[in-house]
Amino acid sequence: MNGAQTLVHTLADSGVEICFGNPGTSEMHVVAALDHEPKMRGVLCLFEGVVAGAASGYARMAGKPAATLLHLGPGFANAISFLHNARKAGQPVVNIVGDHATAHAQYAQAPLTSDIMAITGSVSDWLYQCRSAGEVAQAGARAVQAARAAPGQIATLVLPADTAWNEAKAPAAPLPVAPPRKVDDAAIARVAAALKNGKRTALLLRGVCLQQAGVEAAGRIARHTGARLLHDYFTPRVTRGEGLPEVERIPYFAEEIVDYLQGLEQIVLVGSAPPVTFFAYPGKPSWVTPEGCALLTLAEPQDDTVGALQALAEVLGARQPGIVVKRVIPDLPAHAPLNPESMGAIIARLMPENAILSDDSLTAGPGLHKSLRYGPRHDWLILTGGAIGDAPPMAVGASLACPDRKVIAVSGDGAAMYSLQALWTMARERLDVVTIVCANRSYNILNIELGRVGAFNPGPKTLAMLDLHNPELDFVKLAQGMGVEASRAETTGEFAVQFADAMQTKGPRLIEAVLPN
Ligand SMILES: Cc1ncc(C[n+]2csc(CCOP(=O)(O)OP(=O)(O)O)c2C)c(N)n1
Ligand SMILES: [Mg+2]
Repeated sequence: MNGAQTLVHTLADSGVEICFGNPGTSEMHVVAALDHEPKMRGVLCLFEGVVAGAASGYARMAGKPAATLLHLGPGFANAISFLHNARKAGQPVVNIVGDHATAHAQYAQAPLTSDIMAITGSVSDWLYQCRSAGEVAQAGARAVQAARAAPGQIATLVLPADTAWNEAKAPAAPLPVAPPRKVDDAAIARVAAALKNGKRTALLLRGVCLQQAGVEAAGRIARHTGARLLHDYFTPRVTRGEGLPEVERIPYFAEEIVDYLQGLEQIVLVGSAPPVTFFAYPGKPSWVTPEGCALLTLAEPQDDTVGALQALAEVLGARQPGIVVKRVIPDLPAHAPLNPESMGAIIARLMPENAILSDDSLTAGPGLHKSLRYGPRHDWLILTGGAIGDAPPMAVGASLACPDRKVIAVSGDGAAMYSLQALWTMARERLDVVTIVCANRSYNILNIELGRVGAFNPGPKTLAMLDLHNPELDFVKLAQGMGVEASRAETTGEFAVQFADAMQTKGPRLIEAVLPN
């Protein structure tokens, strides 16, 4: 066995069953090793951003890491923005990055020689460069262990080509993964006491506790104490809709957040940090916890947030189920040009139970979220690190993690252009994903932000930098060129017919939803 083979077997034995990759010469032995390990699936992505976004979406739905296979420093650099998003989401990812063979790395003039440790280090929680084939397997096991440390980490293994091709002994045994830290009784008792002090309280939830068990426990607490339940605007995954207690989404803009949180006297952090605004604006606050509002911590991100909520409910004697969402099926909107509200209503009316929504919808988002509040049960994956374009790649990973569930990716038209190559992987892997591109022919949010940051009286050069009209992107042709069936909807009627059809048939599909800007 060579080093690459010991690595692939080790990853598979450690529960890593899928490898999203975009390989080059230095990764050829790892690619060749895939054929020797039946437990490992290889998925080719045509840009490294798609690789990273797919790994992030996979982790959010599978609850465990995928591997990525990336080509030296420059290949990894192409993946950085969506690895950044995955890291902000606290997701596990195991990156395998090929590098020049040890003896070749001394030649700075070789085109792909780079400061690989600096490039990879910028978004890795764990980083190791192999020095010999004999240590590759053990390093692979350690990478998986590191990635799976709660809540989830980015682990990167740099693999010089000779450490992959040289002889090695055997795969390494999987290493134990520490369960998330249990919150101690004192912390639970402290929060339980605070919840009885009569102050206006909210619980701010993030991480695994936003899935069913956590949301149900939080719902019991809310019903018993009157506390509000909140999550950040950008949160990795929320299970919500019919039959579950509602967790409110904190708004996006600074002044909206201030209004929204006004009157709160204490916020209990459950796997979350205190809320701050996305950007700073002249004369507006970044720190949005109301003045005088106390911050209490029930659980840190690396803690067992679900267990902590369940224990808190128990201590409070909160046994009655929370108030749950009853489904409201919106009427089909009257025939008119499509807008974000009518698009949201049609999606909420027609999407199936248990769908997965991969969301980077930017200014089309509020219309969508309003309708889906009372929608069927679904998992909602949101862009987390602010690096746009993650919705189609995350949909790839989510669909591979949950092949029996319909995946709906909703993306801005600007955002979609960062990672459109994801469509090709959807076509090749026959993924059951419908991608909706919100084609408002604009970087709409930036037109809004322009005034908000105080850059008034924009001229034609400024406005042209935020406009996508000239030329207009034809997403139908772009999708068809990558093997994905596609159509354009300009009216509510057209969108309803196309979306209904996409819900009834399996396989990749794209709808260009023409929206006003
Ligand atoms: C990687 C990255 N590059 C650039 C930006 C800056 N940015 C934020 S929003 C945006 C435009 C979004 O346009 P679109 O996806 O069409 O959504 P819309 O605002 O029109 O709803 C850009 C370029 C970013 N957030 N991330
Ligand atoms: Mg747009």
